[in-house]
Amino acid sequence: MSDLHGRSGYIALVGHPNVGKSSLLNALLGQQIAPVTPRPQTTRRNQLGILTRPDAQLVFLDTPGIHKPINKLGAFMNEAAEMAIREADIIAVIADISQEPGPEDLVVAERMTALAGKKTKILIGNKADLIQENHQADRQAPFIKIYQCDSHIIVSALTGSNLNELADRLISLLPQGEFYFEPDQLTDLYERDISGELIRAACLHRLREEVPYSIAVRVDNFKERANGMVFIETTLFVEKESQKGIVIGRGGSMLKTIGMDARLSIEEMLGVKVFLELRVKVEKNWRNNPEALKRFGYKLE
Ligand SMILES: Nc1nc2c(ncn2[C@@H]2O[C@H](COP(=O)(O)OP(=O)(O)O)[C@@H](O)[C@H]2O)c(=O)[nH]1
Ligand SMILES: [Mg+2]
Repeated sequence: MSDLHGRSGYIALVGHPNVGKSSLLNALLGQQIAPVTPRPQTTRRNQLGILTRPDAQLVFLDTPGIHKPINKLGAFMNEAAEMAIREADIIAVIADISQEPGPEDLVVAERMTALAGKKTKILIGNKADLIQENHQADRQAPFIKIYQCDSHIIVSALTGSNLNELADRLISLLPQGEFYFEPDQLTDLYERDISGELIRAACLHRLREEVPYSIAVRVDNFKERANGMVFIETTLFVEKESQKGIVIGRGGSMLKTIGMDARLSIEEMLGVKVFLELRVKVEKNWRNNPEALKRFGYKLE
């Protein structure tokens, strides 16, 4: 809690998978705190991203994409997104305007309207960089209709275009009040948790089909050494013996590649050298096991 005040409040970033919610959060904060990959369902749980200006504090809630769940993990992810909508002051619906709206937009719109009640809704048309400027408004129009938002804006999380305007607009929509967090706090996750998420993102980049989705990352040890180097020990849990073989790869080559990618992104985040150790274990069918889901941190607060 802080004695600073101005406009402040919670903004839920919602939408279907892969529209760029986490990219937008990272771009607004100017730092990668949320994992981004080209694959859907990269984000599994809600994460705060806090943007503090002298006159305002915007607390973003990055959420998993709302989708049709095929297991208990998927159901948890939808519940997390729905909880964010219920808790937020403003609902920001992100749409990928380089794509036509599809049936999944109708699903998200319906859920959102039911949960959001009378809260302010803003439609953020993302990926503007993929469309010629004179066509952008036309591409956004059908989304505005489906989501029935009070306000709308077009941005690109990739190039950063219009993000300052977006922040200004959101601030103007927030209520007056005390800041919720200290001005220098960026997120509610610790570096240890973010490291785990960056390892999972590396798995999503390197592994195909169902395999990376079957992975849960547990950080067993996160220690800073006297020389400033950080030592991280982690276990990757998969659902089947066959997946374990794939993740390890021939002669350990896949695990080595994943470890290298993850180490580089963790080093970039921490700004220090990292020693990363990865181990693989089987936890049968964990995505449908409520007890395992809780143990891996997939639980509503
Ligand atoms: N061209 C373009 N790609 C983007 C933009 N924002 C996100 N992406 C890409 O879209 C994919 C999904 O992004 P992500 O942030 O993980 O989406 P989320 O699932 O909604 O959180 C990634 O490959 C991003 O690099 C954008 O403004 N322009
Ligand atoms: Mg995401």
